[in-house]
Amino acid sequence: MITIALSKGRIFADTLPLLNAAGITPLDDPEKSRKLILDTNRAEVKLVIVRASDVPTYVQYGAADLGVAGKDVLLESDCMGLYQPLDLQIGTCKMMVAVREGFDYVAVVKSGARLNVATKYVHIAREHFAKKGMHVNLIKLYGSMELAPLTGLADAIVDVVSTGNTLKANKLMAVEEIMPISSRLIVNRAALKLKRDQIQPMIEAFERAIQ
Ligand code: PRT
Ligand code: MG
Repeated sequence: MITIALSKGRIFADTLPLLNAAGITPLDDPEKSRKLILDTNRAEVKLVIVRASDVPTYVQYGAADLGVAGKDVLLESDCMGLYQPLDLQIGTCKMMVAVREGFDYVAVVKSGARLNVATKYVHIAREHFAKKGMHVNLIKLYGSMELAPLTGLADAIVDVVSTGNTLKANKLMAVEEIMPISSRLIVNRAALKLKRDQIQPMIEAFERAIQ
């Protein structure tokens, strides 16, 4: 049995063509079904549907053999020693610093004033501002970061941006790119050893499908 952990939404949608290339077709649509374990056309391959941020945990503990997770999620997770053989080049976006339109970020950085930064990505944010030698108060949020500068909760946010439409709709602007983000294939190391005959061909099929 091979179990693959995926999250609903963009990761599932973008992973489908890669699964198909490896000869795997889910028999249910997670957007419509309430099932959390999906059968596929291959009796020995199952998909488990979990929260995006829970994917590394399932793979680390071996509850799933493989998974697909954003680099943002992997950098924030405490999971150690996950094998990451492939950048799947899906779910691409950028980790950005954003502020209210008209907020003079450059001047604040220059002045050395302490900045209040709201984010779900505290590890990434802490490392970014430390590298710049900036003093920040990090405020942990679990969603809708865009609201923080509008309500006065924070001066800036650190969030992923793809089209930029959400920032624009909320009169925010990106002022700094922290890093490009894409989703990675992650593999449980013990599973790779024990089930190499099944897992290695899947990795190779994904790799061919990316190119
Ligand atoms: O939703 P949930 O809390 O369960 O988890 P999640 O938000 O982490 O999951 P999901 O499925 O929304 O995202 C999964 C992965 O997709 C993330 O870990 C990223 O690696 C990647 N990804 C790519 C994105 C985006 N693009 C993206 N645009 N994740 C989130 N967004 C958000 C963005 O923060 C903004 O608020 O989508 C909103 C719209 O973005 P714009 O710029 O297109 O307007
Ligand atoms: Mg989301």
